[in-house]
Parts: sequence; structure tokens; C-alpha cells
Amino acid sequence: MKELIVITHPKMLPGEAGMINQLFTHGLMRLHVRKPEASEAQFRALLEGIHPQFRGRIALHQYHALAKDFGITGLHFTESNRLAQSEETFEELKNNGFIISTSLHDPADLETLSHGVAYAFLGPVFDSISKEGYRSKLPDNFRLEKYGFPNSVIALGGIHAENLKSALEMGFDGAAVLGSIWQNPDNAIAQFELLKSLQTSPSHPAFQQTSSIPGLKPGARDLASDDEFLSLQSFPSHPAFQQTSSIPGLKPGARDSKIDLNEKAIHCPRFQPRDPELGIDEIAAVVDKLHFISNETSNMSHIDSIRLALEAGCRWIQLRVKNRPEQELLPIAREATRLCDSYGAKLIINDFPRIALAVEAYGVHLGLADMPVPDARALVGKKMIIGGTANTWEDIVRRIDEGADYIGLGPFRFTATKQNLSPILGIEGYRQLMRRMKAAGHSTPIIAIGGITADDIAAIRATGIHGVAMSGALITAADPQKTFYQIQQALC
Ligand code: TZP
Ligand code: MG
Repeated sequence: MKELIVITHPKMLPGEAGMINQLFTHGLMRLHVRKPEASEAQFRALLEGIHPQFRGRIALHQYHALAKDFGITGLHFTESNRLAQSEETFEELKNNGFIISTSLHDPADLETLSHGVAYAFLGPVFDSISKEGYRSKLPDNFRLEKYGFPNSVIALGGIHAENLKSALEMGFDGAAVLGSIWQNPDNAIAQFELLKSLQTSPSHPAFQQTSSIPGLKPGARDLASDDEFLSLQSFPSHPAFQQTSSIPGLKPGARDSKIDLNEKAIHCPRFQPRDPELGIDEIAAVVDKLHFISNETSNMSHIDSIRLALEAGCRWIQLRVKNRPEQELLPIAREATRLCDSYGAKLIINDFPRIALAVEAYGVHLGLADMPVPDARALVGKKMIIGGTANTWEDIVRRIDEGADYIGLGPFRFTATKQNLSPILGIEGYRQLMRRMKAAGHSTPIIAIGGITADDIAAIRATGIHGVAMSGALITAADPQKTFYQIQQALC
């Protein structure tokens, strides 16, 4: 029996309760609510937004005293908080119907861990890329020894689609994920579906309707009015514990090179395709604000560059292969598809609508000299996103008339990434074009491109553009994760 547990993003996210409800609807059986900096009012507001029918699947990292108001039975104790409690406290809580969980960092501590603890997080299992110093202390060939602890031990730390299987093979009873779900909240559901599907892959015992964690049987604790919760009246109140750092950062951990993506056909829980009924404003809502454009250098293939961008956090990837015949592109596009699927990222194929169709890409991007957008639309159908390049006002109008879903407008400045560069627009060029867009009442999302770095984004965004596309700035970044976060901040 393998459990898949989701831990909330440490910060309050817009629309978070709705996303959490959706995760539950998609089959999430355990959610750990952990908001180290949240006030009690914020914490309470989040819990209020979670549908009562799901509250029985929650564990609280803080504000334990709120449990009784919300019919919550899961109480999590950080390592230090656990050590501050007596064995009797855990026994009493357990006897009162609570499900106790805790975190530990050394497997040997399982030997003395109270059996009143229903499950323990052990980690970090993998290195966190984003959180410096948060490195796994477990050896490469780690096999979990439970030292007689009879309950579940859950892997935590740097777990994502590509290394989940490795974590489970170490002997853990399940995995807890944070970064892989929340790194891109728009894709939280797709990521969860993906992780769930990987966990139920045939090589593992199926993650069935029942669960080895007490209280996790679907529906068993779903009703706030469930008799079991009456016992909450006698729950001794606990101080609100402000946990600070036992959870890894927001990035997937180091990729596990042992995982062969070819091994299984990962069928991506595909994103909602472009809905032909949507207006352009609604389409704008699904176009990411950061597009990564693949490139190859003497020591980096397109796939390497895509992996770098995915690991940095990008979830909108354009495969842009130049100077190669279409048939050579197909295997690269297939590999890019598998890789993007494993990160829950959207893949856009540059130049080749047929390839986009063959790999069921999320979209296709067309240059001014490529297949016209209406012809591509006829080929790929209405459900694929089509982006078009523009350099001038006339190009923009043409793209809008053709029905492009977004426009890549550039170049912002000189870049060696693209040959035969169109005239450079600079910040003033964007300002003028965006003013004309506004005056003409056009709202097709505009993506700025060409030599853009993190430092440019604030000024470019101020012109009213929707987002930016980048290649070199991420590929050559000393710390792509850091750069990605700087970009994300600037794009907010
Ligand atoms: N179109 C205009 S510039 C460009 C494309 C595809 C390349 C963008 O790459 P970089 O490295 O961010 O300049
Ligand atoms: Mg082209």
C-alpha cells in the first residue's frame, strides 16, 4: 500500500482552497496543511474554504487547537515538537481518535518512536536543488529499515515525477510531495494525477481504495458530523506550533538518473486542451507568463536544455530545433513530450505542425515565414494552442486576424540565439506597439522575446505585455533555479 500525501505550499496562494478541493476531488487522501508564517486567521480562512466533506483527510502542522472546529483528526508534530511531548500525550490523542504524524531525519530514530504515531515523514530523501544545504544524508543505495516501527514511514524531500519510483523502491510506505505540486499551482492537479498514476504503475502495489494509514479509507472520515468527531470535545488544546524548516524547498530535487523515461508509457493527464469556445481573454489565462525556448550548444542538446528549464521550474516549453529536417525532429519531440509530461509541463513545437500533431503537443508556434496560422489550424484542429511570431504592428494585426492564440513579439534586443533577426524593438518599440494594441482594443497575449534577462522583465512588463520567452538567460544562468525565481517574481 503506497500513500501519496500532499503538503501545502508554505505561503498562502490565491485560490488555494479551491485547488485543494480539486485535489481531493481527484482522489487525494491526505493533505498536510503547513503555513509557517500564517496567522491563525489566515489558517482558519483556508480551512473554511476546504469543503467539510474533505476535512477529515487533513493533518495540521500548526494551530492544532483548530482541529475540533473543523472536524480535523490529523495532527502533525515536527521533530522538535514531538520530542517536547510525552508518550502519554500521543497515546491520549490516539485514544481520542486523532491520527498523529511526525517528521524525522534519522531512520534510527524509528526504533524509539512512539507507536502512537500513525505515520512518520523521513527525509530529505533527495537533495533539494532550491534549498541550499538541504541535502539528503541517505546513501545512494538506501533501503529503509524500520527498526520495528509498525506503522507507515513516508518519504519526504525533493520527490517528483522522475524519482518517485526510486523513493518507493527504497521501501517507503508512500511519499509526501510539496514542490512538485505547488511549483506551478496552475498545474497542481495535473501533477497530482501524474504522481498518482506513477504510484499505481504496475511495478508497484496498486494504491487502492483502502489505505494503511488509519482513517484514510475514502469516505470514512469525510463527514464533519461523523460520530467519531464527537470525541473531539475532550481534545486537550495544544499550542500552535510554528514549524520552520523540516520541509524541503519548492523545487524538485536532483533528478534521479536511474529512471528511464522510456521505461513506461507515461500517459500525461493532459491539460485541458484549448477550448474552441473560449474567448481570447480566457485563452490568455492559460498562456504561461514564462516560455522557455530550447536551444543546443556544443555541450548541451535540446533535451538537456529542456531538462534544465524544467528543473528550474518552467512549465511552458517550446522545442525550437533549427536546420534539421522534419523527420529528425520526431524522436526529439517524442523525448521532449515524455520529459515535459513527467513534469506536468506544456510543450509547444516550433515550426512543425505535423510533429506537434504526432506527439499531441499542447501547441505549435509559427514564424512569419512558416505555415500560415489558418492552414496550421486546419491541420492541428481547434484544440491546440497556436502561437505566431510578430515584429511589426502589421504582423500583430495579421496574427490577430489569423486567429493566433498568442503572439511572440520581438526581438527585444540582439541575441545570438536566433539567426536572421528582425529589427530590434527595444523597450520603446514594445511601449508603442502595446499602446496601439490597447487603442485598438486587442487583448491577444503578447510574449516578448529576444535577449531578455531577469533584469529586463519589470520594464517590459510595464508596457502591458503578457509574458516573456527566454532561452539564453536560463541556459547560461549560474543558478537556473534562482534565475527562474527572480523571473517569476518579476512576472507577478
Ligand atoms: N525569436 C526572436 S529572438 C528568439 C526567437 C526565437 C530567441 C530567443 O532566445 P534568447 O536566448 O532568449 O535571446
Ligand atoms: Mg519558424
